[in-house]
Amino acid sequence: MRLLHTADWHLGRTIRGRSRLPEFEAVLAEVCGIAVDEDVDVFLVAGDIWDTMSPSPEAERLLYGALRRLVEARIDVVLVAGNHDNPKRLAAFGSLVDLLGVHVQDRVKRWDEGGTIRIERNGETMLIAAVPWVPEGRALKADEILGPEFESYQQYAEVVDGIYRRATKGFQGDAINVFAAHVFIDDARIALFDGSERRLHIGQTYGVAPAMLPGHAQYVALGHVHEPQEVLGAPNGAATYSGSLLQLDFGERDQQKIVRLVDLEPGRPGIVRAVPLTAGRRLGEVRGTFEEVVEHGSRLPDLHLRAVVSVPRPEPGLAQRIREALPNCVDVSVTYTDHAEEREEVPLSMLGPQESFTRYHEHRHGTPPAPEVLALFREVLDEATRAVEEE
Ligand SMILES: [Mn+2]
Repeated sequence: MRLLHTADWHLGRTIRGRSRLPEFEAVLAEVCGIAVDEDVDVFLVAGDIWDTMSPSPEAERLLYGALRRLVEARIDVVLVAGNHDNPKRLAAFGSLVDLLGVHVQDRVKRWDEGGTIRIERNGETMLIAAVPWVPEGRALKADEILGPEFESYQQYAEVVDGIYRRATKGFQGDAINVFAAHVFIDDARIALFDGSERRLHIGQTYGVAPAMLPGHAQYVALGHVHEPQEVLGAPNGAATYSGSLLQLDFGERDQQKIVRLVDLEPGRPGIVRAVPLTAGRRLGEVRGTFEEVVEHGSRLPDLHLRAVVSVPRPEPGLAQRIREALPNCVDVSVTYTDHAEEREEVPLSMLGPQESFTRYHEHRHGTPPAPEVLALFREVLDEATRAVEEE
């Protein structure tokens, strides 16, 4: 049987307030097209289907449109709840679409009471043990959450390990056994906002160790981390994050988004292949002076851009001018090249309001306020002082 693994759709997500609905529509069309062309049997979304607990009607329509196409092609669909999904909303919708071969795993269920999804095709059986995101508030008691952080992370990992062990009890030797979960796995690569990467560890967040993934699954389909990656050290040898469909924030700007196709038969690790996605706009960053940013940015009209502009000192209206010159710029940040010289520390209590403001401005922006800003400050200060005197 052939499985398509995707995750972290975050349907309805915007970029700095701008809609990405047409991009989601395009990438879902691409992914469903891959599923149909590749004759996929099972289409699995490993959590974070919608971006919010109360998705907009447009975001709902995106999901239903994709499901319609898959159901028409007689592909079984498995939707697993992530931390962004509203389990009750998924359950309500799942109670109906169950009839169409859309299997919704909204919450943790016993393996023999809906925890194991069974899909039969041409005499073969796939058993999917699907475990949604386990919220720390459900896994731990209040006093455990309030204890030392390291201990609560440790306890969370132990609880989830226990859940995973019991979740796979329905696996059978003569079936294709797949494990799906929305979870953070120790040592996963996380993109940082500036485009760099780091590896996150379970001593720093709620997650589990790779060794806690089931060794007797032919494939482990994970969601939660947006960069596609294999999980090293997983006992079954085929465990991956598919990553998101679109570059969702600027830290992801260098990531090639994919879906995974997995060919499965009983008793052996799945054969996994990544299919790169091309739909949706990429994200990019341009840096330099105002002129450099505009010049460079205007050559990248198809990207959602973030501009990092360096100027000597704050310039009112700068961000506005950049947005006017680059309509696809969604994010402007400014760095200052003039830095106030270091000076001796005077306690705040000894400074007057204007001097405090000047110090604050220097601290925050690296330069003293421009004369017009200072004049405005004095005006506001006068007004405030008068108001106090009149009271
Ligand atoms: Mn997530």
